[in-house]
Amino acid sequence: MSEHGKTPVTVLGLGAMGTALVEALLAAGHPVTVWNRTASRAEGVAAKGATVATTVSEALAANEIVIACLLDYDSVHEVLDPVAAGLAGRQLINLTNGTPGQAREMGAWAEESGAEYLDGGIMAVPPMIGTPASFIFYSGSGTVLGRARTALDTFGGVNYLGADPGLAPLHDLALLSGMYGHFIGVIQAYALVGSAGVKAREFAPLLRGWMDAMSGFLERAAEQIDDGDYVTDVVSNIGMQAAGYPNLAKAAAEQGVSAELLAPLQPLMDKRVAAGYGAEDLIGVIELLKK
Ligand code: FVH
Repeated sequence: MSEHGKTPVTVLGLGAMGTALVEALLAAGHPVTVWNRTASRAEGVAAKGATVATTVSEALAANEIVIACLLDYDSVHEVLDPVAAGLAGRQLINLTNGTPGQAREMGAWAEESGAEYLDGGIMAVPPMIGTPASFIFYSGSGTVLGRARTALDTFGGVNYLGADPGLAPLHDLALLSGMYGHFIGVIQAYALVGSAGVKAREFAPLLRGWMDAMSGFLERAAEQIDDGDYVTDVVSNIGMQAAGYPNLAKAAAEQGVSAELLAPLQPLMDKRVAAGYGAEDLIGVIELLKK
């Protein structure tokens, strides 16, 4: 912590997200040193008060707290491996998107290099950083979180999940899985009505209302999964759904639209029905995903 109660931070990576993080830190008065592979991308934040390091080693030497926000874990290793000695005594906070396994490997590697490690999964797009809508999953060293807390608070909400560095990316990717499933349905719906000349804008209110209503199943599904009980006393069992689902693909084919985004669910539903669970809920498909 500097004398003014601000936390000096180094940020590696000035892509769209790294730049948003730096701007949030600078706006809150934290001294920031930046490094980016393409030096010209530092000009904007330099004009706002960031100190620009010309080498990664210089950036590591500048501050104990080092945030990495690069494209992927390979690029983090590419940047840090050659200067690993400079990580000794540092607190490395990696906000790069990756898998739980990659985070655990990075955490062990950072510790071997003498650094404490905190992983993070950013649940925001760059313009959301610093707004109430933004939050970040963290896992790994709680000590690092404590030391960097005033700086990290500038990005948005803090959701700490525990000492295992893999937990932040696990939760991040689980939410992204939900998001992409949502996108798949939305893209398919627009493509289908679009094939009949219905404008997406015209259809949007109907789709919004339907998606909002359907999201109400989330908590009920969670109860079923936690209880391992997919027996349903409601009207939409998987036997009925497996029989009706082919119509989505048939209608798409009739309309000249690909149904490839929807295809993977059908064989899973059929398997579940064939295994004797036709009277149960669709959510029981989760049992087939467990390997
Ligand atoms: N932008 C978003 O909406 C999402 C929101 C959620 C979190 N993600 C993740 O954040 C990481 C960074 O994303 P980004 O948006 O900043 O990505 P880019 O604008 O593409 O910038 C990439 C930066 O990484 C540098 N870089 C790439 N490869 C290397 C390398 N081999 N060595 C050194 N640096 C590298 C790149 O440098 P340059 O191209 O400017 O020289 C940028 O600084 C990411 O994990 C998202 O999944 C963002």
